[in-house]
Amino acid sequence: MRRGSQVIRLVTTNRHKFVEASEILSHYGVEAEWVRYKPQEIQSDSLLEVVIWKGFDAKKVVPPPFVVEDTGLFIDALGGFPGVYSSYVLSTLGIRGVLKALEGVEDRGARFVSYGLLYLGDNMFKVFRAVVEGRIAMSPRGEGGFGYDPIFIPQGGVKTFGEMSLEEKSRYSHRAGLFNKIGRYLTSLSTGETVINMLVRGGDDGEDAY
Ligand code: ITT
Repeated sequence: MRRGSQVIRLVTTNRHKFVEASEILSHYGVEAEWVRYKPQEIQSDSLLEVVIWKGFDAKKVVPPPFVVEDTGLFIDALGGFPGVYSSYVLSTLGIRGVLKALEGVEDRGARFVSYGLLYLGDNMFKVFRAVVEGRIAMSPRGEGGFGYDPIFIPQGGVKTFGEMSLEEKSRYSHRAGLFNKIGRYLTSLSTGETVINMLVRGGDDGEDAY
């Protein structure tokens, strides 16, 4: 794929999500265009269902190709909470509330899970998934990033996402993982590799599928 040869619309109200995703896509010669639209979100305990319905709603108003994304922070000691309620919890309890719920708790294990739905037009959808394992810090640290970044420490690191530059966060993050998969997939479409895989194996190899 030639640099700048393809434009993908990123449908999100969150500027940080757009900046992180567009930086990753640029490595694949894909230019991202920000569409500030909030697709309707259904009530569901599944991020996958949420992202699929976000995609269906966006399809009514946003021309393809586009990506919608849905992310949740799943904390082991809270039974996976806030998970699909991450947005609501952040705007009500905030990260201080989450830390309070974990007071005295030793098991700090947590993960960010992201789903992205790519719509290419003609009812061609593809869903991608990425996860970053990590733990919840004892107190908020760092001015960078957004959302839960000041309290999330990715596995293998000591800093929170909030203490990292964008490039550093992207070495670990769920979003970088997701958009690397999407970038590779778009490249494979443009080189014909996906079509060849389907012909040789009788199907998509599924590596990038959720
Ligand atoms: P859109 O739905 O418009 O894309 P949003 O901010 O509501 O934007 P999500 O539903 O995917 O996006 O995110 C759920 C919550 O998780 C929300 O409060 C985000 O701030 C937070 N979040 C998502 N990605 C994050 C990240 O990389 N670091 C920290 N917090 C994140």
